[in-house]
Amino acid sequence: MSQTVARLLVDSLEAHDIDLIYCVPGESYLGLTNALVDNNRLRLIVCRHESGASFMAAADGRMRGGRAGVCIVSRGPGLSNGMIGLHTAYHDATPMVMLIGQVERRDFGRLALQEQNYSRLLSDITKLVIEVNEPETASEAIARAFHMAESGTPGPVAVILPEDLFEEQTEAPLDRPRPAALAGPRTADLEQLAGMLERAERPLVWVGGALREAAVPELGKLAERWMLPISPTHRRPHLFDADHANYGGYMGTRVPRELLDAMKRADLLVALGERLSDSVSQSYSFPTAPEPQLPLVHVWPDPNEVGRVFRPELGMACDPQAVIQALLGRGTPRGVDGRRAWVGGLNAIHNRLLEPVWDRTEDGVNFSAITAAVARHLAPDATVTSDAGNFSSFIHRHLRFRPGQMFLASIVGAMGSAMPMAVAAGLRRPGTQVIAFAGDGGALMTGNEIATARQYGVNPILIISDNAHYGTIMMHHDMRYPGRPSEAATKLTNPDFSLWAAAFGAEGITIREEREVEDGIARAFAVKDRPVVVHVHTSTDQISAWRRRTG
Ligand SMILES: Cc1ncc(C[n+]2csc(CCOP(=O)(O)OP(=O)(O)O)c2C)c(N)n1
Repeated sequence: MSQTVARLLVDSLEAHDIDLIYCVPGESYLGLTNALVDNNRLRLIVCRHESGASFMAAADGRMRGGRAGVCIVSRGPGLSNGMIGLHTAYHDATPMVMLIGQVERRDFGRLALQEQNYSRLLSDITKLVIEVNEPETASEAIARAFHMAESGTPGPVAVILPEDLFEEQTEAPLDRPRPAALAGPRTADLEQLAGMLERAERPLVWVGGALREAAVPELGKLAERWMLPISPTHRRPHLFDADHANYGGYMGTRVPRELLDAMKRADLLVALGERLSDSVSQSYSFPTAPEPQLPLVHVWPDPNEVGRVFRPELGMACDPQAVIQALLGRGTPRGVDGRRAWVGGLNAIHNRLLEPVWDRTEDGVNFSAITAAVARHLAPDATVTSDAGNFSSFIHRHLRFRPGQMFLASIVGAMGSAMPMAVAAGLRRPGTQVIAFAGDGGALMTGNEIATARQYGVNPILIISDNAHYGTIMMHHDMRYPGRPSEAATKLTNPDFSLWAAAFGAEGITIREEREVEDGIARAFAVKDRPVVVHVHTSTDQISAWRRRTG
């Protein structure tokens, strides 16, 4: 049967279970938009900026349990705006497929309007760039893109579609999705791991983003039966129940000294679905790279990643959930009760660090008061999204994530992720609470996607910590160049974010003092029929949850 390439592409997307596609339209893919008009199962979400669309696709890739999120952007300027989402997905190992328009084939290489060579441009922020130049390979390209995005170390794949391709006729059949090829643990490796875990007196288990949320209940059982402390890593705090007695502390970026010192007494580290990024490894100091200072077991679903930076004692290139299941299948291990005190000690530090206490600040609200108030309103199925910035340290200081809740943010620290990710969460998890946190810097990078939220009936609460600065950078400047204020590089004059919210048809709430926090946050959670923006005038002195500028 002959049909247009555009229709075949749409059918191929549908065959891969795609239901939401984030986009900013462009003349370079009009043929595809035209084919999507006839399809009411693929929902196009039209965004205000390609960075928003790409962050939404990245967030969707984290919420679909290992399946890729999808966005479409126009060539040149469109893709340039959207690169931040590709970069985020690449570093965060998030499956994502981005379709990108391209100039007509006969114009390749002429520097035609908005032309870019994507294979060159995207070579270091995608797993693969697939240029589709023949109608017959269009469907195969989609199947390959999803397979590559979702297999091994997940990541973003770009599919390049020239403008003149869409209307061409093809008789090529639809290329069906390839089955996931997941490796299980090898028997000999499991034996070795079990032995190491039985012998260890002070083991640590860090869990990261290659472990799916579905594995969390089994992880709890493993922690109890094997008497293991479990630490979720940077930006994945929801991967273990913060109230569980085996919670070993959150292994975020810049771990508080007390917890880090305690963890450094460990005699075994098992990184379960955690890549051991710069942030998690505390700038490659724990574990030290390339030679870890303690025996390391690295479990990650891709042999190229295991051993790429660190030399593990044991490397396992397999699905981390399969390791948990295999260990559970071995019955009760011997002699592990002796480390109850070790686990209890880490858990006590974890609970101490999360105590809802803070000092009063004179120059604005201590943001601790905000995150502590939010913690009291969080529903069991809430999604919290975060931008990059120091305000996020307060999230991890006061929110105790429970199973069923979700946290979405960029591990690589891309500002602007919070609002788009909140839109994606509202669409993928309809009817649930969505709370986005951003600084005054990040809020205006992609905050306009609140218009997208309005358009599609998504009602997140965006909480903006306004300390009138790019605060993180001010802190780093203070630390590196004491006595040399960084105002010229970091000061911000901000709008009234409540009025800004109102212009979008959102509810605006302003909090200037700590005594207004309780009521302001309660009012925000009471609104159900539109987005809410809470504008918090935050202390600049309390520059992070753990640090004051005035010492
Ligand atoms: C897209 C992007 N641009 C720049 C940076 C560098 N950067 C990291 S944190 C930060 C400041 C964040 O300021 P704000 O959003 O106001 O939050 P705060 O740190 O004040 O809490 C900057 C500029 C980044 N991480 N991402």
